Amino acid sequence: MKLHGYFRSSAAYRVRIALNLKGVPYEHATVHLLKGEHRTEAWRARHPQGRVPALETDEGAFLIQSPAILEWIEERWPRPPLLPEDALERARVRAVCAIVACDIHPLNNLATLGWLKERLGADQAAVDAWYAHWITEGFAAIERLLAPGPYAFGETPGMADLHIVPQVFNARRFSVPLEAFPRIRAVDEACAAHPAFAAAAPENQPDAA
Ligand SMILES: N[C@@H](CCC(=O)N[C@@H](CS)C(=O)NCC(=O)O)C(=O)O
Repeated sequence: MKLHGYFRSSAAYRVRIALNLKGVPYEHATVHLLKGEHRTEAWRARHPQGRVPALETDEGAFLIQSPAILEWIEERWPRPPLLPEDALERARVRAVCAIVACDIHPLNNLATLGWLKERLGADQAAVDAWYAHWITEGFAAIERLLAPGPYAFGETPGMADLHIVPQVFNARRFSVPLEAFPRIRAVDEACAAHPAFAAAAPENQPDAA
């Protein structure tokens, strides 16, 4: 199996953590975002949105969109589960995942920030303020939704954790203050000590700059 991604892509980071938690081996293939490799015709022929990640399965399927990839991983390798058994609990976990994947991340990815600068004339200070605003707003909600730890929803790591950790990485990278989010920071700290998360960290990827 081959994961097409980029070391700093938070959507690819989510998938790396999930595969590691499941103990599923995979090969890493770089699509270099800063070199624009995701915008080439060759890549778009495989991923029509021109984004990462994509997961190429051993059967030859080519999966895109991290939420779909994560659901497929969960269904293909049900153990250990990344979602709770109880349907209501699953909905609560998925709500936190959606805050990250649907409400924070799309507003802060490379294409969106580029549009702000190039089409709307925003300067770097304005872009940084935009970036921090959406993380802070989303994290404020997540902070109130987390269950007792050490992980986001209890004693084992799962879908919520693998969404939160890459988003915290992004926040730190752009110096977004996290003092107001002690529970999120505690989840991040617990995950950092877990080998599946450590192995997935951007700095431990073969294409890390
Ligand atoms: N919803 C998509 C988002 C994919 C996405 O936007 N990935 C970013 C990297 S984290 C990307 O490829 N950005 C390229 C760009 O914005 O031009 C997913 O979860 O897979």
